[in-house]
Amino acid sequence: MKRQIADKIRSARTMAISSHVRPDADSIGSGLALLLMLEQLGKAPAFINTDRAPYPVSKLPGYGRIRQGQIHPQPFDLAILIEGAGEERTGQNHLQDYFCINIDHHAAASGEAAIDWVVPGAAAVGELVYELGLELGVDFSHDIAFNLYAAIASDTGSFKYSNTTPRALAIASDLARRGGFSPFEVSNLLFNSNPQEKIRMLTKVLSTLETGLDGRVAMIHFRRDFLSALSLKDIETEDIIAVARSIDGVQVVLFFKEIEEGYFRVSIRSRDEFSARQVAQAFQGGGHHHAAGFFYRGSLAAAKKEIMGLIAGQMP
Ligand SMILES: [Mn+2]
Repeated sequence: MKRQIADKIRSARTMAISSHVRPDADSIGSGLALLLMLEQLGKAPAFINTDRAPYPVSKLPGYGRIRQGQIHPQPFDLAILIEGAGEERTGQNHLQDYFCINIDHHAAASGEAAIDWVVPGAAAVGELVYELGLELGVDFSHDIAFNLYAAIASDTGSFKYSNTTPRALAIASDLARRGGFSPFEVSNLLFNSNPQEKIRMLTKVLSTLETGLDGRVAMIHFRRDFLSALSLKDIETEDIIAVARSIDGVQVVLFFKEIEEGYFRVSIRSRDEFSARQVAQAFQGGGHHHAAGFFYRGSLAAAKKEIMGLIAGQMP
């Protein structure tokens, strides 16, 4: 599959890269690395995204190169989608007008692109773009390697989550060596550069902690007005969820993020056999086995009751 993609890239000149909406460090880091690789090959790539990335993802090297908006109607020989087959995931219209390649590690992803390279065992898309870079024979510059390392470090929670594999560690090691940076530089950027307001927000979110089903489910929520006190418009919240998931005995975390009155994004994180994706799919969402999400319209109380009912039925 990666050879087929490499051939397609070699024979194309102009290409658009785009990632999913609400982009994270994996999709941005992988997309930026790909952008730099394609330039190195003498191609004319553009990275066009629907949404801006939250801090600190916006600090990745080359982030300023990303344009916000629609790929359509500009002509491109190829559109390379990072974790985003389809209009719904990318927020991009008229994708059917392009030859689309989707690179993803979400098991459920597939279907709409002409080439779907989906590897559910990969810890991050960063791993796949690394392999593609080897196939294309590019030189892993500092910025390419740094972005790919950040993609993998982020999706594995700094090499702590269940998706961390010997392979992910080996690739990360190779990237640090080739890029000539210290892994600590990436950790510092991604995990040790929280603005003070974020920690204040974290105390607010964690103060909403509730547990259910004998301590096996933890629920936290984020109210819109928590953000109004912040100077930052939006912020990475994955690490807040990780705190709730770290509680002994907790198998499922539900994080309710209020988008508007009576409308929430629900993020589900799980451990062991419990499938977060199965819960998300019941509400027309999707994701990975241990990390999934969906949107819910209704009150917070109704959401909790309905979702907890479903989880209770799924718990062994
Ligand atoms: Mn990812």
